[in-house]
Amino acid sequence: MAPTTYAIAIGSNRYGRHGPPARTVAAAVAALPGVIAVAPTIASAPLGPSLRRFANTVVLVRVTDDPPALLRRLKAIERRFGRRSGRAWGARILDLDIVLWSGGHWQQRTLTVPHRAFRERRFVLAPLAVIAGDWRDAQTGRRVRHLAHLVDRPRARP
Ligand code: A4P
Ligand code: MG
Repeated sequence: MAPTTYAIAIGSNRYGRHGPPARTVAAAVAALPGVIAVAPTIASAPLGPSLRRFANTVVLVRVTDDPPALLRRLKAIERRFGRRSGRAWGARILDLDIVLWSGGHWQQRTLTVPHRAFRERRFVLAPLAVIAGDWRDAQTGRRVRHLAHLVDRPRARP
């Protein structure tokens, strides 16, 4: 496949072999293929049942993988970092999610792109807006910058 660009969200809220979450995130950036842009890493309050704070960032990668091939690579990196599959939304050493793809939509049972929840997640949109504010969400047609603005002002939403 010709190279395409993906936005990948990175999250960690547990100590792993690389150290605390922010170090894990930095090591994950270094482990990813084809990285062309890296957003600042932020600390964020946990969404869901986990109590520990997260380190989050977003990167852009340019690769020849189609979405399922890239997801397989991301899962392999998660495993290498010591993630065990367990309770969804639980504390995790490393979570890698495909947020956006320059190819637009991808839909199958185990993979939905754009990511189904990223429009509600400040910890994804704030870093993403720094490196890809003009990127249009294939679902809503809105630019990332606009989505980031909306998530900061939830009451202004229609
Ligand atoms: N899957 C479907 N679409 C995608 C996609 N676009 N990218 C499937 C990646 N995976 C996708 O994910 C479960 C399955 O979703 C995958 O096997 C894949 O087939 P997972 O990573 O194995 O499990 P998970 O992470 O526990 O579930 P999920 O739904 O990815 O959790 P979330 O929604 O990512 O939530 N709070 C803060 N502050 N920061 C965070 O980073 N993260 C979560 C995890 C909760 N709270 C958080 C954060
Ligand atoms: Mg995930």
